Amino acid sequence: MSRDAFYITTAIDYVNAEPHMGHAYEKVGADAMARYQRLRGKDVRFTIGTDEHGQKVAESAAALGLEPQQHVDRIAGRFQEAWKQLEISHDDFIRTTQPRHHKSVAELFTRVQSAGDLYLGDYVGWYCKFEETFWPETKLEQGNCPTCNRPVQKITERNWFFKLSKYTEPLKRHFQSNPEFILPVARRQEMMNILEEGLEDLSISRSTFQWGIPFPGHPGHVVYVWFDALINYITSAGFPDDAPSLARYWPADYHVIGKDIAKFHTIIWPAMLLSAGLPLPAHVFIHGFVLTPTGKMSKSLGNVIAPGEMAGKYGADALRYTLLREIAWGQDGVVSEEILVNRYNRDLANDLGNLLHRIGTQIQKHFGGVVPPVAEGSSGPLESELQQASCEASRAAAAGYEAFAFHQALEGAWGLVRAANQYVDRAEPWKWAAGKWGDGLRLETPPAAEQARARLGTVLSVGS
Ligand code: ME8
Repeated sequence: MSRDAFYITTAIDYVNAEPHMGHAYEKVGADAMARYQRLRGKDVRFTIGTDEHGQKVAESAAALGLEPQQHVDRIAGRFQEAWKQLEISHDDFIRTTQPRHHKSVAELFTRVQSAGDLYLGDYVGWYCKFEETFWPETKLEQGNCPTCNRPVQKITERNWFFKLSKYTEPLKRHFQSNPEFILPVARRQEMMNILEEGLEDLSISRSTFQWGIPFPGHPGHVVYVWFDALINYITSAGFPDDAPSLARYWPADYHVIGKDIAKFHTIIWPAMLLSAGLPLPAHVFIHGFVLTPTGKMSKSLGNVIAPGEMAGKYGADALRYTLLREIAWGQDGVVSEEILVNRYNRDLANDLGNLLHRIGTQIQKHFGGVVPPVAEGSSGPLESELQQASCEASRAAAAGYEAFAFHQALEGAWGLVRAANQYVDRAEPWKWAAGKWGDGLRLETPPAAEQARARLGTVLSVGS
């Protein structure tokens, strides 16, 4: 990949739920990183999208009396609308029902097959429809899915298998020689433990339902939804036909995903890429979960917050700021309307809004709305201090972004907001505007009118 390119992706969301705050959190974080890299001059490709196949989707469509395609078109539209409301700056919105993706899946299968990594076998296992995941009996918790605690179904099927077990050792080596492949590094050990236990081959075709990508060369079977979905990352980069784009953007710099799907991204997806002879992404960044004050978000508890609605009510910036500022990326954290309102009032209105108001109204009043120039020789120690605060803020913000620590990046940036408010307090532009001494000076004779105006111009210019 060329050095000035930067490819970042998020998970593609299931279309069996409406967009929720967890989805929004992930997209806003990746969006912040994409914007930061664009500011750094990188040629950024930022991909998001929807995961549209699988049994659950087919069943939801049937329950609504719709064809699956009609259903997914409708829900994918809701996601697109939500991301518009949140001002997500993606370059591509991929949908797994698109022909470009079907083609990409078929080509990847050809490669995996040529590597000798596919075989037919009998699968007997426990399937969680909700998570679209098979579990061996040993992983069930009181007979239920260990992730969502829902009942599982025993399934016996003649399926195609992917030789995942063959990649246990190559993956261990990859983890060892790339200690930052999984970020935050604290998450790495959990995945390493899975490798230490040894991997089992993965059943990757289904014949009990038909809403999926037809399994190449095997009529009646569709590709397991996860095996199909993961491939979206290379489809978006241009696989298989657009070689220049693929060379430019693949391997991805970051896959940004939630903690519940780490194994798919750090073990299964890399194994698929190794099998297909494609390079592995540089990093998988695993973020934590957004919780509500009453715990996990859930439809049945009625505590799911619709991000589009919140952005409509308070503005996209307020929601984006709260999501990035409130939770340390990589950890779980709580977001609610009350927390958003507090952040809005305290940080955005009192700190930033107040600063803009103080400066803006005076520029409007005294300089016709045009930022005045800094008068020669009228800068002093107050300006130097602000300058220093500005350099520190910029360093802290950059360090925060580089480390996916958005809360720290914003805390750093707010250092400048606070310093600028203090600067205005100390420089007292309202006094200069009244023809009096500002800057804490208390001299008997008033300053010359020209001097006062020059100083006012400088303070308003520096403060803005
Ligand atoms: O897993 N807080 O889709 P999905 C933060 N289609 N993030 C959350 C969250 C929460 N409360 N709830 C979910 C899928 N997420 C698959 C992905 S990728 C090839 C296929 C995150 O709609 C979740 O961890 O269930 C995932 O990263 C993303 O939202 C989409 O979840």
